[in-house]
Amino acid sequence: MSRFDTYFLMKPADVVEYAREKLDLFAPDAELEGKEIGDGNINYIFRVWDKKNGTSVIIKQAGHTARISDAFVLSTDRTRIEADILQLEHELAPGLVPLVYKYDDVMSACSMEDLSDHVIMRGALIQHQKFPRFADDITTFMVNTLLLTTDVVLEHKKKKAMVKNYINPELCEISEDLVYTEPFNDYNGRNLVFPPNLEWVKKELYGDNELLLEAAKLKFEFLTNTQSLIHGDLHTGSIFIKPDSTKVIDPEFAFYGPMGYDIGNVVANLIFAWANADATINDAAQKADYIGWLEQTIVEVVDLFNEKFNAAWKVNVTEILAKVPGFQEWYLHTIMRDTAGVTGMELCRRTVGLAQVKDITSIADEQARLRAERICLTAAKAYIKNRETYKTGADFLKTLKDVAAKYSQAA
Ligand code: SR1
Ligand code: MG
Repeated sequence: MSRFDTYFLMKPADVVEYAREKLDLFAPDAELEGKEIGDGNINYIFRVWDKKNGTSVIIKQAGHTARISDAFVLSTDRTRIEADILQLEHELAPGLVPLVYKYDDVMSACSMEDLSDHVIMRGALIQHQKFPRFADDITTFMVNTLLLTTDVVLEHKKKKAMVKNYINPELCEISEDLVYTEPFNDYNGRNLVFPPNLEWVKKELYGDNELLLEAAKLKFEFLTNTQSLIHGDLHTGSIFIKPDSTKVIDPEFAFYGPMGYDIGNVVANLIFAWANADATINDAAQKADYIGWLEQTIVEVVDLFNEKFNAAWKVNVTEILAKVPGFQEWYLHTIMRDTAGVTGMELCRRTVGLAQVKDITSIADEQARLRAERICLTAAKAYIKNRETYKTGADFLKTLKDVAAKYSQAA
């Protein structure tokens, strides 16, 4: 009998005992310490380490509700999905996710590699750090995990079994509400609009019926397009990074959906970093240098994705009709279209919705934040409404730069 034979939500002291009893990682005389290190919205994340030799582990546990609010009642099955997907992603994109040591169905806990030598990318970008490998690593991750789980590559019955295995209704519902519905009408009264921007948001988002129609179309793309096994929350807070290594974490929102959802999340969150740098770096040379790196990264993420996607297509496609001339170009066009649409949705929801980003909320100067928000939201509207026209990294960057040029330094 063990007290971990029945589920309960652990505290740091419980996690230490759990690690000693359930994992093969530590010596019997290990001097273990544990701490909750997560500040995420959904789960509880603990680090346990041996003071004697530094051996360490991360243990992530799911509660019956989201960490930020009991209003989100969630199945603990999300930890099974996360553990499973991390292992699959390790096969598809080796070296780009943490190693899973153990998944515990009873405690809804996943024990995995400690990445404490990495930092969360969002925080590092806000401190204006550069990561030269990022575009290359994240596009390898996306092409491998996205293309290789589609119907163009997998035998169709196998793919359908995967759709079934990774059905994730509650986490999807969060995205359906927070990403696709609330930013455009404050339907649930949960939006957190920066007060000086409220009238502008009412007119430009809630009052724009053309935008609402396009948001509705995109919502139905998200609901119904079981294209590929997506990460489902691929923002810069889901990436651990250091200059020579990138690790994608937190795939608890994963399910079969449109692959543009992942790519668009990456692009939008780089745009948030851009908006933060634009608003907060005072020194002109430093600003030009850092913004230049972010712009190059935005362009490379889109262009390298296209390039690697085309190369991987040649090697991996098995579906006979996918080889019909013109199909590959059409398929990639739909991915870029969805990427642009999601870039816009993510920019809107993180600016006015319930789950915001520090890139914007940490901008202390009111006028600078107002300007940053309006750049993000105005660009978002263009990405959503004109999404059929985006093909290259330069296309994505041009919108951002054109919109920014329209706003003077004072909003
Ligand atoms: C209630 S969860 C809010 C957000 O946190 C997660 O990271 C997802 O992005 C979700 O939308
Ligand atoms: Mg997360």
